[in-house]
Amino acid sequence: MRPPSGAGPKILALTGPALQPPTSKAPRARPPMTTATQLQVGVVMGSSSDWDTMQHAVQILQHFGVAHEARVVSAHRMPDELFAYAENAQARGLQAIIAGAGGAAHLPGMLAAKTTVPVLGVPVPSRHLQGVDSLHSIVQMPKGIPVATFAIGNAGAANAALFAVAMLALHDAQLAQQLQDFRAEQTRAAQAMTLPPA
Ligand code: RP5
Repeated sequence: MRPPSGAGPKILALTGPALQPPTSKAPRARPPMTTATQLQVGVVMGSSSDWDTMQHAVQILQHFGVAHEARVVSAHRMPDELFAYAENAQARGLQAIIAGAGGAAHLPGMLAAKTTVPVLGVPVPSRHLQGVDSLHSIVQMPKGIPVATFAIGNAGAANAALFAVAMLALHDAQLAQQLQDFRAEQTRAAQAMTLPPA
């Protein structure tokens, strides 16, 4: 199965082993939007092995009904496709690109080098350095070409998507209300927390 995807002209084919769709049971606040002009956020990753982490970004976008696509675009194995994705991002209507990668993790930075669409980088946990290498690779962009960098792993992927939602909500009152509701639910959950006896 392919990952959830906003429709629209696909300039790249999904590659590698099939990505599994998220299993979130969270109700959709709005139906997913699917036309080409409505595509809002791109989620890209360096390998299908990043999906366990990056699906947490897709789950958030699904929850908020943000039109999105998810693809493998490997920086070092698909450099031409990487450049094409970045160069076409603005024309395709993308307002943010969430890019996850592990190890040397040059994917977010190279995307940012080729587009002014905001790139939100997610350090994916790596086999040998647990994602600290990914984090340093993404966060230490030289001055002039920014990549907004999030936490290593699942929390970073989810927060990158929430950040993209917040950006879109600046110009979308309904989405802004959904985000307020999402925050309020977290507050209620924390307030309901109890502790076991010492
Ligand atoms: C990076 O190398 C990917 O982002 C992934 O995190 C890592 C390992 O890739 P695979 O060898 O699992 O394809 O490019």
